Amino acid sequence: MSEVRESAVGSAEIDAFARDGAIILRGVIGPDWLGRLAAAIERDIVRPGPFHHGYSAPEGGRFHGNMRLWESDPDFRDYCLHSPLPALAARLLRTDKVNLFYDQLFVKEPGTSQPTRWHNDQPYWPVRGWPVMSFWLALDPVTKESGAVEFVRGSHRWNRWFQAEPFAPGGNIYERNPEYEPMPDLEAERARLDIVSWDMAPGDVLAFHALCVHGAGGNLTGDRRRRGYTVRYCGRDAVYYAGPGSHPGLRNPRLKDGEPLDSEQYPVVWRAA
Ligand SMILES: O=C(O)CCC(=O)C(=O)O
Repeated sequence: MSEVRESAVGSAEIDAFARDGAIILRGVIGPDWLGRLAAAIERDIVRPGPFHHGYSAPEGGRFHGNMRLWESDPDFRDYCLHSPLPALAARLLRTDKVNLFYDQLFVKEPGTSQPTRWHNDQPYWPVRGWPVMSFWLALDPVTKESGAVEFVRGSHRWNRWFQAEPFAPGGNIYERNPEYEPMPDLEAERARLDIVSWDMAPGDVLAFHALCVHGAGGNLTGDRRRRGYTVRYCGRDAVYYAGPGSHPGLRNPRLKDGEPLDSEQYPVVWRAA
C-alpha cells in the first residue's frame, strides 16, 4: 500500500493544479498496485460489473467503459479507499475531508478509432461545489497515437458548463439542462487554444479538476492497449445536486439536493487529523 508516493504532491503541484486545472504526477503508483488493477480490469472485461457501458462505435476496435467498479471488486475498492490517493486529493483540493465519488474505466484496445469527445465532467455528475477532481492512472505507455488525454489548460476557470452528451452513438440518457451550453467545435479552434497532454508511463497519474475541459483521440496503434482507470474525489464544500443532465447511474437515491455527500455510495475516505 505504501507504494503510492504521497510526496508526489508539494506546493508546486498544488499551485499548478489550481492554475492549469490538470497536471501530471510521475510514477506515483508502483508495480504492485498496477498488477492488482490490471488483473481487476481483465476480470471486468470478461465479466463486466453492473454499471458496464461499452462506448464502442461501429467503426471498429473496442472502447470498454465501466464505472462504480469499487463497489463490487476488492482490488478496485482497496485502491480507491486505502491507497494514499485520498490524501493526495486532500492536498490538491485544499480540504480537510475527502469523499470518494466514484471510479471509472476507459480501455481503448489497439485499432479503436473512436475519440473521447471534448467535455467537462461536472455537468455529468450529481454534485456541486468547487473541490471535485479525478486521478487518471495509466496502465500502459500512453502517447498521442494511443489516445493520450488532452486538456484545455485553465478551462476549469472559464465557469462554463457544457451539456452532457453520450460518448458513443446511440441512446442519450442525459436530460437537457437549460443552464448549460453546447460544446463548441474545439477541433476547429485547436490552434488558438492552450491544449496540453503528456506521454505517460504505467504508474503515471493525471490529476484534473472536474470543470477542466478534456478529450482524447482514438487508439490508432496496432499493438498497444490504452488502459486508463480514473478515480474521482470531492472535498468538504461539495454537495449533492441531481440536476438535469446528471448521469442517472451516478445519482444517490438516499440524498437530497444540497446535502453533504457522506453516505455509503460516496464514503468519507480521508479526514485531517
Ligand atoms: O480515457 C478517456 O478516454 C477519457 C477519460 C475521461 O474523460 C475522464 O477520466 O474523465
